[in-house]
Amino acid sequence: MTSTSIVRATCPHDCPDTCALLVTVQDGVATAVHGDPEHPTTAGVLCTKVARYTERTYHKDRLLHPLKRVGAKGEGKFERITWDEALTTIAARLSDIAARDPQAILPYSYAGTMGRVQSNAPMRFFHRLGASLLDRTICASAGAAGYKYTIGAGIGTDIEQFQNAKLILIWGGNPIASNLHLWTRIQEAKRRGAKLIAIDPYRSLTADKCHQHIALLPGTDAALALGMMNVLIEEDLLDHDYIAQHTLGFDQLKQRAQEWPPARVAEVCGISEDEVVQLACEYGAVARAGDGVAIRANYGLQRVHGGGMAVRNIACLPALVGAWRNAAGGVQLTSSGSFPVNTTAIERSDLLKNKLTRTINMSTIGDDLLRETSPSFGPKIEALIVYNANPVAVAPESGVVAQGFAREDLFTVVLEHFQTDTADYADILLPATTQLEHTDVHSAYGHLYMMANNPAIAPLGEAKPNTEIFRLLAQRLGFDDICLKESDDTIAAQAFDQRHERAIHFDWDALKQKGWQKLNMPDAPFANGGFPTPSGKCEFFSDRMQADGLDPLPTYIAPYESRASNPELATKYPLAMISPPARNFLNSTFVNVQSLRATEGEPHLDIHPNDAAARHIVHGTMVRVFNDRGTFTVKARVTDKAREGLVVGLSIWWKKFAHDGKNVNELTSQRLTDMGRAPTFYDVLVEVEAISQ
Ligand SMILES: Nc1nc2c(c(=O)[nH]1)N[C@H]1C(S)=C(S)[C@@H](COP(=O)(O)OP(=O)(O)OC[C@H]3O[C@@H](n4cnc5c(=O)[nH]c(N)nc54)[C@H](O)[C@@H]3O)O[C@H]1N2
Ligand SMILES: Nc1nc2c(c(=O)[nH]1)N[C@H]1C(S)=C(S)[C@@H](COP(=O)(O)OP(=O)(O)OC[C@H]3O[C@@H](n4cnc5c(=O)[nH]c(N)nc54)[C@H](O)[C@@H]3O)O[C@H]1N2
Ligand code: SF4
Ligand SMILES: [Mo]
Repeated sequence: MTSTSIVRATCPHDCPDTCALLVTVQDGVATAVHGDPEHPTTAGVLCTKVARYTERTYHKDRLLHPLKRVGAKGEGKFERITWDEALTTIAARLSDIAARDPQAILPYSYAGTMGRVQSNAPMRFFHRLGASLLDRTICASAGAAGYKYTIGAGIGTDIEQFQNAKLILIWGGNPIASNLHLWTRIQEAKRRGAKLIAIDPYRSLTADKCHQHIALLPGTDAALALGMMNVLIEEDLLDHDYIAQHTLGFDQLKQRAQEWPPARVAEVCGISEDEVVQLACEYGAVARAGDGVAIRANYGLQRVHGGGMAVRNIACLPALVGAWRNAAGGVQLTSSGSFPVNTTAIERSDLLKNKLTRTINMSTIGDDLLRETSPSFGPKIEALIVYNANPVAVAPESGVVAQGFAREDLFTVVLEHFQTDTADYADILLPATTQLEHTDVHSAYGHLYMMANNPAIAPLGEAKPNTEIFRLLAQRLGFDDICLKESDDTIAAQAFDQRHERAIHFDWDALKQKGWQKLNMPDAPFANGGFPTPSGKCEFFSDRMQADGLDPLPTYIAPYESRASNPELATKYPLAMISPPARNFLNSTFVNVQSLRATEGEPHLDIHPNDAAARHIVHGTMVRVFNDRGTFTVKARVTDKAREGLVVGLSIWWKKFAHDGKNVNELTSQRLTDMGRAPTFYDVLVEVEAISQ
């Protein structure tokens, strides 16, 4: 007799969609993963990556036992050991270092899983230890900061309203690849007569399907938003009543916007004056008619020097035209600020007690691993515990990162599903469970549902959940705090603050049964103002920015590396390079899944026909891409999808699957954004040359 059951789960990946999954389990084996047809945003559909989730879960290369390194760092040679030996070795090294200074130990994690239990709860262990803290900036902190100064929190237009909009600006995002369920709603809006405009230097899959594509130079979005303000004010396409009641600093903004006539904006952005004027006029006119005008501001535009300011400027636009009045209007950057996540309960920062700890920025891990002990830095990093992340492939200036990981005196532990580029540098490599094998609870950054993940199958091999690994380590280190023994279920039940009206109905047992539950939120969050800023208004003028040493008004901050801002560098390295996600990978996750890698083919660089011709590059030529930081080899695709002067290397390849063991991050820099201390992945100048064969 076979037994079949359906288990309610949640997609754990770093994707705004956070889909509700139904996992089919037959005799203890997960045989299929489907999207829950009843969950409103998932609507029964998964992306190709997760539709084949069992292929990843049961992959022949899954790590199933603890391993210790026997080859050189980076070589990837390991030998099987027992859990007992692994835990004893780690505990001994950590106690030894902690006895001198626990700050020499650094946890390094990001969003391999976004589950609050497997992602956040390990911090309990590190807080108790007094380890260094990690500033988790690698993705979204620039835009988050700019948005927060302006709007107050990561709250915006609900994805479930987009189909009702009449005009949608897809600004620095590629939802077909990276936000599929929003794209479904946008397509519905299109069928109902909405106009779609993509603002993106690259003709992405999405830009290609929009009515209009404004291909501005990378890193110039803040100027385009200032130009729109200028035209909206000049043409009086404003909602004066909304401005008077719900905004702060309009008069100063008006003065500032005067400095940005369309001609200046066109010059900075590398587009035509007409494009600026027409965009602003359409935006203002649709809003004035009372129709939904929605902006989806994504991550693409934040990964440059002025990325925070760009998001801030864009976030000012809806208030100028009163777009927030309509539930299908406004802007969505993220929905994450809508969730009253009880971070204190999950991470227990109180366990730090009075210990002094420093914070290391994950985006400069390369430099920081190479720093010696000093009064300003504190102790040299002696131990690194990596989980839910693959920094050797994804962190900027990869050559330096790899040099740091290769330090002989660094003790590195990696918790992983697979032997990634980072795992190759581990001293001890531990097998972690996947989402099908452990419990978790999720918030989302693209919708408004609290989500539950029930384990569908038993852990494969000797794999253990991250939390269990840290519970065992806590035991070995003699930490007897009760919260370090709590089960995953107990932790999950504390995920949302039930005292908050949005999560008043949160009940973990009920959520596990149902799988998902929407927050209590109004459809149009700022129809009547009520912005969560200090003034309660949308802040065109921000005192907090001034206090933080920033321009309190919207402004334009040029890229570090561009022809206009650094002509000298541009003579050497004339091409701007961006590296947005490939559709079939999720950051560097899935690169080792054969069928998905086969669809992506091999690492490519898209280059405009004119730039290619000038360098004697034809379609399919192997090219060397380089700047002062490094070099890597890819196959050229000659295409006008990349505007002239721009090259595009879809990412993020595992180095070990690339042509020369290197990926695009060899060329990216560790310089940080204007706010939020985030990386500047898309603020890079390079040169490209054909490799003679
Ligand atoms: N399939 C898939 N989905 C993903 C991911 C993945 O790797 N693969 N990653 C997930 C993660 S972690 C994130 S953060 C999101 C990211 O997803 P998105 O928010 O879509 O952001 P990006 O992919 O960085 O860039 C999107 C678009 O921005 C454009 N862009 C680059 N520079 C600029 C600029 O200066 N200005 C403007 N206007 N546009 C620019 C790029 O050409 C690209 O087409 O997607 C998530 N979803
Ligand atoms: N050049 C360039 N670089 C980029 C970007 C870009 O657009 N261009 N994008 C940046 C962005 S937006 C982001 S968010 C970062 C992403 O960087 P990361 O967050 O490091 O994401 P991944 O590369 O997907 O690596 C996540 C790893 O976590 C592992 N994992 C998943 N679940 C679990 C679990 O439950 N337990 C354990 N122990 N491990 C688990 C997966 O196997 C995977 O190897 O990359 C950044 N880097
Ligand atoms: S990666 Fe995104 S679109 Fe794909 S299943 Fe997960 S949440 Fe849904
Ligand atoms: Mo990200």
